[in-house]
Amino acid sequence: MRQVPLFEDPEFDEARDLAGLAPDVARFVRDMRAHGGALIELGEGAPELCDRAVAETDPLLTREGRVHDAWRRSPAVRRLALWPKVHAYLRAAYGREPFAFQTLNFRQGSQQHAHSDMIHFSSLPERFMCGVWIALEDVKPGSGPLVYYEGSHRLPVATMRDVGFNGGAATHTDYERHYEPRFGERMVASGLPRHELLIPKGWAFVWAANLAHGGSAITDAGSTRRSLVVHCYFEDGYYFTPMFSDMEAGRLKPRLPPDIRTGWWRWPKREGRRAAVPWRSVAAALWRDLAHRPRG
Ligand SMILES: O=C(O)CCC(=O)C(=O)O
Repeated sequence: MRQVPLFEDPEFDEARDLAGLAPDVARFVRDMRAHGGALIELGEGAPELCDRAVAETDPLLTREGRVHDAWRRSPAVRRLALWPKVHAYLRAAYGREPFAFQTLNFRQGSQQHAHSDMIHFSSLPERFMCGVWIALEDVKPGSGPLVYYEGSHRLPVATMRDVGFNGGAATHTDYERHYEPRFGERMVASGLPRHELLIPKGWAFVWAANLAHGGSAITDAGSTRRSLVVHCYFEDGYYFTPMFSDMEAGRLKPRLPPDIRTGWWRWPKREGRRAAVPWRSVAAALWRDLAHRPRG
């Protein structure tokens, strides 16, 4: 089983590793390697499904205009999260079987600070994680498009200690106080190209685990930017939350991510064996997956 995603492998050999792949899949793997992110046109049936996802999630949105894990209540969101073409591309680029574990719907731009998902969700082996950002409507300038820094997946991974937090498990306030400003400074200092993602409804953008991304400022007040983010892990990894871990001391906070296909957790593994997970986390995941069975 691969220990490094194919497109991030230092031994990557285009002629050897992309031989036999369909041209669009090979293009996707090449873009992931070069830029840390790549586009996919979801294809037939997707724009209509995006409309259904909007209709099904509108009543669920919070006052802030977002909903977490709507896949449990919206069959359209669940179908988008499991879109076969996306999973086929991910399988080719990573060399392991992907599974979707979380969704986030937004009505308008999130204006989130730039970050790498490797502070929120990580895995062992490293980097077997990605985000799939799906436009549920055409993204217009001024609506706070997703922003990403091309090539930033190759920068060193930033831990909480790297950004000046030296205690044990951090809180969200520590993240805001330390991570967000330091990470923003790193991006400016990197000089890497910053892109705003203006894509049509039914297209997706995949970001690598360490690609810096966030939400740009909304300059057209009242505009919508309906979107769905699907976070994916890959089979047989050890899944954990770096922000709540002490990475340098080797104390990792494990996760039991649900597999959106089945609605039940995937147990984290280390060297092929089930890893230890605190019973409180197991009880919480059991309750989560029993009490919120997916609909449709
Ligand atoms: O959609 C956005 O504006 C940002 C989403 C994001 O940063 C994330 O889900 O990690």
